[in-house]
Amino acid sequence: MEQLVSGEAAKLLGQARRVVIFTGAGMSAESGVPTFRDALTGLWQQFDAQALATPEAFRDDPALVWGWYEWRRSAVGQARPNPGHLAVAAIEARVPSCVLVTQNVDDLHERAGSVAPVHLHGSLFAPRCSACAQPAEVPAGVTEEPAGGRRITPPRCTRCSAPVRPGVVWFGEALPEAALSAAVEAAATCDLLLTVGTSGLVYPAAEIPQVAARLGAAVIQVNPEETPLDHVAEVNLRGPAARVLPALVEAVWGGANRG
Ligand code: BJW
Ligand code: ZN
Repeated sequence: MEQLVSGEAAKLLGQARRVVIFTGAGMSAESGVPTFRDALTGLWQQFDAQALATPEAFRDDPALVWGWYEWRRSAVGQARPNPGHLAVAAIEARVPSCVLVTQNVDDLHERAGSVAPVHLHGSLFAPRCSACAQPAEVPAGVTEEPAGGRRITPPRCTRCSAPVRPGVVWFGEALPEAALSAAVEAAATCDLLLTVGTSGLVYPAAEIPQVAARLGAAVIQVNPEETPLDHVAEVNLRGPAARVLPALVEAVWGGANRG
């Protein structure tokens, strides 16, 4: 049988008392949610995600950007947590202390049973006013956007009439202070950090595994590709999260990941 996890990884997780699980877009790849660095499709295929995920792009063309986020919210609503998300929830339930820190703006960890993920980059489900920050409603239930996407004029704030914006953190914006300090504190005091499906290119989030390693924690990385975090990790498990994480749970706790 193909070796997905090493004995060293299983030993580190089995012995750890304080664990941080740090996830990125690769975590949701096998749920069918494109990663941030995948090429855009449909209406947005000639755009670069890094240029669209900015306050400037929203200011210049709010309907283009709001349409992109509505399309992604619809896609996430139709996606389901994959076995990797379920394995993360299983780890949380089994180690004495576990903090889940995610860069993802989807809600697949919550839907897999993770209790209170720390969202460093916000959420697709928490739009707010672009001027006064008043939270705005999102339609309940799963929405359906056309496959190729469409431009959508953002709704107006009910308090001040400014356009509503996605509740995510764009390039050049500060991360939510409480989330960032909770993540740094957890990384600084854990004995194992498991980094899953992130390119490790976007800061300050990419510092989280580095903080853990610097302060003496072991770092295990799960990613099919090489990343700048390879040298930070004591163990690199090269494979998709949806296969590696269930195999890791199985290696540590036997049948605990089933059912
Ligand atoms: C699989 C898989 C499978 C595939 N299984 N794995 C220091 C140095 C240089 C630059 C900076 C710096 N500090 C700050 C900056 C600037 C900037 C930055 O980092 N730029 C870099 C690009 C160079 N950072 C910022 O601007 C941040 N803000 C800031 O610093 O503010 C300062 C400030 C302070 C005070 C006041 C005001 C300002 C904000 C960063 C916000 C990032 N937001 C985004 C968009 C969110 C909304 C949206 O989704 O549209 O967050 S960008 C995007 O990248 C998104 C992600 O959360 C984030 C990380 O991406 P992630 O998750 O790693 O995904 P990918 O796609 O990059 O990688 C996927 C990985 O999965 C790959 O490795 C695959 O191999 C792997 N994979 N299939 C497991 N099946
Ligand atoms: Zn407002």
